[in-house]
Amino acid sequence: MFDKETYLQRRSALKAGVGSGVILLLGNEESSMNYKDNVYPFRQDSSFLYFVGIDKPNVHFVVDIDNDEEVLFGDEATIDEIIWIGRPTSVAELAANAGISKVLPAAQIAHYLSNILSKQRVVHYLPPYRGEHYLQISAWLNRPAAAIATATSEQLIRTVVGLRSIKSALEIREIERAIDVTADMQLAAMQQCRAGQTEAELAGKLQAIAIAGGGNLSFPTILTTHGEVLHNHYGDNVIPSGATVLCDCGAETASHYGGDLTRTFPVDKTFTNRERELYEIVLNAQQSAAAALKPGKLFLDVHHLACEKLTEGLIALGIMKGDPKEAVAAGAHTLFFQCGLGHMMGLDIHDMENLGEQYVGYTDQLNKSTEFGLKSLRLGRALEPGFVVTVEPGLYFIPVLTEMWAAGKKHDNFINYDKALAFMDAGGTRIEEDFLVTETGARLLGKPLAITVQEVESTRQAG
Ligand SMILES: [Mn+2]
Repeated sequence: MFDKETYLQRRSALKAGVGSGVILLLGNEESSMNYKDNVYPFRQDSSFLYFVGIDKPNVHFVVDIDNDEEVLFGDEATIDEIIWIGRPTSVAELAANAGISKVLPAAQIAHYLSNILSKQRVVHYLPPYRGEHYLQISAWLNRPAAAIATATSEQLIRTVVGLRSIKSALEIREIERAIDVTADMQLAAMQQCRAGQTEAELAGKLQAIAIAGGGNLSFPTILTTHGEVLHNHYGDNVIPSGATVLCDCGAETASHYGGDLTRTFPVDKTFTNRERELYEIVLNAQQSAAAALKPGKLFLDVHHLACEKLTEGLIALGIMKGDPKEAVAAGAHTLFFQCGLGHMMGLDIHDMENLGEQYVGYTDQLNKSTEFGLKSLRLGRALEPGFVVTVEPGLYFIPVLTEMWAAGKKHDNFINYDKALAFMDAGGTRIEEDFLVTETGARLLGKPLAITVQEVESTRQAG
């Protein structure tokens, strides 16, 4: 937890932003895997963490803005719980640490909220993403579960997004800690990868580093020699010689801020000529995009810049042809770069994605596109100082997609299909780093990690 002042300030900004009514912030509960007491690792809701800071299950928070009352609902541990899981910090003490003076038993929240509803007052809540929360909101607000999603508070969403988008110095420090642990994971992957290992063996070593760092993974690790499958989670595949490994992984700190880095490296310690050419194209796109980050710049334009750089490289290889800008405007490059350039990052790796990508990454004047490629761009809006964003271009050779487009001669004025089809065993190459938007540009977050061809190869050879 940060100090009490941090939470008091955040909540006073929250109340000012929402204006009036009652705010309901739900904390998460334990979630069972296969029987009740065998639970997934507990992860608190990120907005709850941001405004309340209490990292424990089964507590909820209500703010009555008009009557200036804040209440934490939660129960002290029972004797049975103390026997099995030890004596936790009391709910009253946790509330005091967060600057909340009133604590009521969890069971009283239903009555508290029904009293508010009986006075025809508004209860603001965020979009739920867990079944339990649908049921709780449904019961407490006397509303059918099917109507919960459409009755979320736009005013609350906009206020939370506005506050959480701008990272404070305290938050940046936590994010950099997470990225430093993530860099250690990446270094271990580059140093310890061996042909003949399974992907899971290597991925397990990375998770050990994340846990030793005080937290855990910030998202399930993507570690694969089939990087063309964009979110290909590790498995029992044996890492072969003569391939590249795409490793996209992250740690989160004990305070749950996360890091997210990607490297692509050769299993055989040196890139083949073709692997190196593809890597240099992606690196050029990544560095050009990073250099373009600054306040006021549309991330959509940075995305397009990266797409043009990728296209220029593919033209040089003979896979694409024509004018790079025209090819990108037509969407021809999306055969090789099907996704977005990056996303906001903070307490969530895709920060605040549960609040709605339109609210987080776009504006009333700039709608998220539904076109292939752009529909996966989570961030398009103008950058502001304090934003933390990832920059992660890639090239992905997806046989089924290429064959489909080739059969339809799609964009064949920009794509040399004969040449493209010869790259169907080239897999995927991605390079990702995390940046803080500053007053004048952007700052790379976290400690340095091998990124040039030479640095990656010498890291592999030192392993
Ligand atoms: Mn990412």
